[in-house]
Formats: sequence, structure tokens, C-alpha cells
Amino acid sequence: SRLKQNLMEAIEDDQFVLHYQPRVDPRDGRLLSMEALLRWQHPALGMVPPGEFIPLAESTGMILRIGELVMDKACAQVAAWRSEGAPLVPVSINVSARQFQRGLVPQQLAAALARHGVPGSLVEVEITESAMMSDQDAILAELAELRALGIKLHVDDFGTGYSSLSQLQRLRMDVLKVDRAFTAELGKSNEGTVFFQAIVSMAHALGMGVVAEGVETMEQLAILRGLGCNEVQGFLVARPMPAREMAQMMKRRY
Ligand code: G
Ligand code: G
Ligand code: MN
Ligand code: NA
Repeated sequence: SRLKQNLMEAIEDDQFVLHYQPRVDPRDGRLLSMEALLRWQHPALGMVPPGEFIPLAESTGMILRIGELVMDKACAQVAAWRSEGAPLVPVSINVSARQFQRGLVPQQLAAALARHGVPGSLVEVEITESAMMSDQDAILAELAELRALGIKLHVDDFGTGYSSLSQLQRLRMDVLKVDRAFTAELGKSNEGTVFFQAIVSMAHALGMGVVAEGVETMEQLAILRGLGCNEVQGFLVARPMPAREMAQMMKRRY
């Protein structure tokens, strides 16, 4: 297809860039970490959002090469920020089920960290809840290897799959990123808040942190602060932004 051809050119011509979205402490707005989000800057089509090309990249296997590029770009950026003297916070990258199925994630990421002289403690990996449940044994070994590199593990889109918190604890996941559908319910209904509260208290009891995704209103933020949610991410704080803007935010710390 045309899109597939374009995607192959994008890999060759390095048309991918990462944008970064901050995660802050809901108590004081302090910058704690950030998520790297892939963007495709096509010379004619402009900015193509990931929703329009990740599915094709996955079905064609191109996600394996693109995923490697993402790891390299994220580590290169951390190294660049470091040399500028910006106060660093961890950067999380998204890794899809298809990438984990190949079994190359730990060695690819270890290579990217080494190439750029970046410690594993500055990189985190997000894996969707559904991806983790599909092939537990194979993924378990890879997650253990990532952990050995000092990399923290986040469950992305938590609440949309069928995992139990005890399974996730067994997999030694560090952080639950609660899907934005649940954040959207905060303040609308009592059940929405109660649901979130139950997740936070169980996650904390099991030693996991909680990130709320898709925080868009002051009311959601206030509720999340009250529930003891560890980090918030969403348009209320900032949209995903280019590395240059992110550097300014890092220097301000807010
Ligand atoms: O940035 P945006 O909201 O448009 O991202 C849409 C989806 O694409 C999100 O679910 C996100 O997890 C996914 N995505 C963004 N960047 C990457 C990436 O680098 N690799 C993979 N596998 N998925 C990504
Ligand atoms: O699935 P994942 O969590 O990786 O998705 C991240 C995506 O969510 C990014 O593409 C980002 O643009 C989008 N996003 C981030 N903050 C918000 C928000 O507050 N509201 C909505 N609707 N989308 C958001
Ligand atoms: Mn994510
Ligand atoms: Na998510």
C-alpha cells in the first residue's frame, strides 16, 4: 500500500521525532517524569499521528525497526539534555506487544543506553495491560531483564484489560497508568471516584505507584490529589511538546 511505502521511506529518511509529555506531582505541580510519544513528520502530509500508522507498523513488522529508533532517539535526547546540564527526570517509552513477542526489547534497549551513556534509571518502559496478559511467560523473562537494567516498568492503559493487581505485582510492575477513560469519570459520578480510590489504595498496598492519564480539569486534579495519586499527566498540565520546550520545563522544574 501507499502508506506502507511511505512508512518504509520514513524509516530510511529518519522522518520520526519524539515529543514529550510531562508528568507532575499533583500536590505541587513539580515535574517528576515524562512520556516520549512518537510523531511522524512527513514532508508532504505533515504531522501524522501514531494512531494512523502504528497499527500498520505492527501488522507489517515495521514496528520492530521503528521501536529500535524510538529507543535510540529517547536515549540520545536524555544524553543531550544531560550535557546541557538540565535537571533530568526519567523518560518513559511505549513498547508494543509485537515488540515484546520478538524477545529483543532488553538487548535493544541495553544497546541504546550504552551507545549514549545513559543509566537505566533514566528510562522507563510502558507496556499495555492487554499486551502483558497475552504471553505471560515470554514477557516475564524480558521484564526481568529490563528490571535488571534499572528500568522501571509501567502498566499502560490500566483498567481496560483483565489483569488482576496480584498478577501485576507478581510481574513486579512498578507503576499503574490508569487509562484516561477512568480519569474522565472523576467528579462526574461517585462511582468514578470510588473506583479510582480503590485502585490507588490497592496499588499502594502492593508497593506500586499510580499515574493518572488524561487529566484535563482542575476538578480531576483536586480529586486525584486527595486520593494520593502519585503523578498526573494530561492536557491540563501540558500537551506533548518538542524536546526544546521540554528542556525549558525541566530547567524550571515546573
Ligand atoms: O501521542 P498519541 O496520543 O497520538 O499516541 C497514540 C497512541 O500511540 C498511544 O496509545 C501511544 O501509546 C502510542 N504510541 C505513541 N508513541 C509510541 C511509540 O513510540 N511506540 C509505540 N509502540 N506506541 C506509541
Ligand atoms: O496510550 P498512551 O497512554 O500511550 O497515550 C498517550 C496519548 O494520550 C498521547 O497521544 C497523548 O496525546 C494523549 N493524551 C495525553 N494527555 C491527554 C489528555 O489530557 N486528554 C486526551 N484526550 N488525550 C491525551
Ligand atoms: Mn503510554
Ligand atoms: Na495509556
